Amino acid sequence: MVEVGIVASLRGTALSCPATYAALDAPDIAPPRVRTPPDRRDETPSTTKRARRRLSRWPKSPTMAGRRLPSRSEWNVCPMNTHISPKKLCPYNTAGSGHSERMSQADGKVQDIMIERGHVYFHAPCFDGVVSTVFAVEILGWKDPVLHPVGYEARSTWLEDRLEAPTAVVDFLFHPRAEFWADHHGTTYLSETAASYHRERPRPHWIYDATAGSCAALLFERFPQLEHQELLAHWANKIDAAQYDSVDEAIFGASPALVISKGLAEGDGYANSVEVANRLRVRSLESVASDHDVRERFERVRWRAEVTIKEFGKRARLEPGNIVVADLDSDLGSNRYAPYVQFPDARYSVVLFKTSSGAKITAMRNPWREFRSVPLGDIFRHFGGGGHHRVASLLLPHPRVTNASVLLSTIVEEIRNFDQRGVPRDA
Ligand SMILES: [Mn+2]
Repeated sequence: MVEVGIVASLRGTALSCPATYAALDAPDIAPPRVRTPPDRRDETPSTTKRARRRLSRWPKSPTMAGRRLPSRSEWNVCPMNTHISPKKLCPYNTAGSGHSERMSQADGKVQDIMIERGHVYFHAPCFDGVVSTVFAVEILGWKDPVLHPVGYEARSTWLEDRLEAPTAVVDFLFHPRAEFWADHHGTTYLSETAASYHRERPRPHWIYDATAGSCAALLFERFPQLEHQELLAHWANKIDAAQYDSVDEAIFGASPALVISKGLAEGDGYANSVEVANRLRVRSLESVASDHDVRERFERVRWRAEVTIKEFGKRARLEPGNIVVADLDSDLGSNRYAPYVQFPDARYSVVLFKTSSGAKITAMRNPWREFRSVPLGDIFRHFGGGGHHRVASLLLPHPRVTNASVLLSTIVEEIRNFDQRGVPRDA
């Protein structure tokens, strides 16, 4: 059956979101931006002292900000989890006009309230975050949702942050006060307390699978009502898990989903993400991809990719150990796939390029070859950088730029050593 094949292809190793890749490639790390759309900025509750005090009791108190968490028995009758229970028991999907949710008030009385508007916190700028938002809104039946783009700079205050209720969090860090949460990142729990909180109080609407290629695929598999969204799920997964068929598709691909996703971080990535999510709720991928602003952002990214590739042609060389090394003179950033246009069989690429605040070295293992990668993130951490197993980077502020090319050779040597002997040089 076609469906089975698609579901199977939607699974895969959870790589990091391409937004993280984009940040590694970008000339500079974007400054933190407001976490809510501009029109709601004034309404954003800051974490007041009282709220902080109240939240500091977490997780001992079962009451959070006056709100009792639904017990497991109240939730596990929901068809969103079991697929078989009667629809009328679903707190999000009761019959009638609109939707109701069983909420506990401070006085302990449970009452049904009509829900048209909920708050979705989603990872941005990230195509998987956008598609997961579209899916969550559809699952929850929210007619007029408020979308809150969030990035990892929110990490330091996330667990204390008062999210607006009712809350859905998708493709992002676990939050104990979210009624609905779905994620696939291995780093989703900000603390051991948060992880054990989830373990000890699992809820049907907390959906987590670190082996899923994308959050969108996870939701697609879990909720049969998303069956008609197969195309969106397929692309979100392909992009988030970086499962491109070829280097050509990765760099020059211009399918509607790629047109949208590649331009997402251009300019105000948060505003773009909210805009695109709202459009994708009511329009097709193809239609949104042909919007003027979406097209324009994509063209800018494509132009930069072309410049980078030309630059690579002049400056990249294949070094022993099958490692592409490039010392770029461009301040247009880099493109992580560019080395493999010229050297499709290389094992790794290590690239040095300028940024506004200095320089950056990024490394990646060839995603189109089958082999066991050296732990690039660990190697880079040793030099003051970081990253994931298969992709890593190191930021060099101005004082360190002077010895950037020395550092470049040292890192290349380290990767070569590790790759050939399976051990670091000094281990
Ligand atoms: Mn994701």
